[in-house]
Amino acid sequence: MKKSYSIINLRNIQNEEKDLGGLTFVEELNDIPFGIKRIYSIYGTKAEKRRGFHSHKSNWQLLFCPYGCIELILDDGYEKNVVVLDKPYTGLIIPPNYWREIVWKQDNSVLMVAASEMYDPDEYIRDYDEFMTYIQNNA
Ligand code: T46
Repeated sequence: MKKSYSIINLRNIQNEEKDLGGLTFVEELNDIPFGIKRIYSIYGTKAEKRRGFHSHKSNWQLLFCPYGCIELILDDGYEKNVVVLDKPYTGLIIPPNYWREIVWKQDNSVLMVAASEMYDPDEYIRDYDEFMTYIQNNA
């Protein structure tokens, strides 16, 4: 059965009384449905810049935006949906086989990603026609 993306509230502890801000955390398998092999961040990106334009064959990911505002355009080959990450405690879980376009809505927004797999360029599909063929043959 096809897995869908999901939006989750990361566990979040606020300490407003002492004006110390918040703390979010994630535990593999407890909060997200995969183990974490890799973490990376994307930073220093200007507003309206776009990244992504690929899908993954096997990699699951948790994305969140600890600072700023980032839009994800997710395409499963049948429909497109837009998810906005604008709170440090909003997480987006993306299973394999989603074409994604990532739009920076605010200068220097930070994207944090926890991934289920080590980096493997062969696990990416970076051509949209190839993605559509892959979806039709593997759905
Ligand atoms: C994704 C979005 C959200 C590595 O060498 N190791 C790594 O772990 C990663 C993630 C990237 N790279 C290299 C590959 C490229 O030469 O870093 C360069 C930039 O990667 P890319 O063009 O894939 O960056 P984005 O922002 O388009 O995509 C990245 C992730 O690759 C991708 O998995 O979902 O962030």
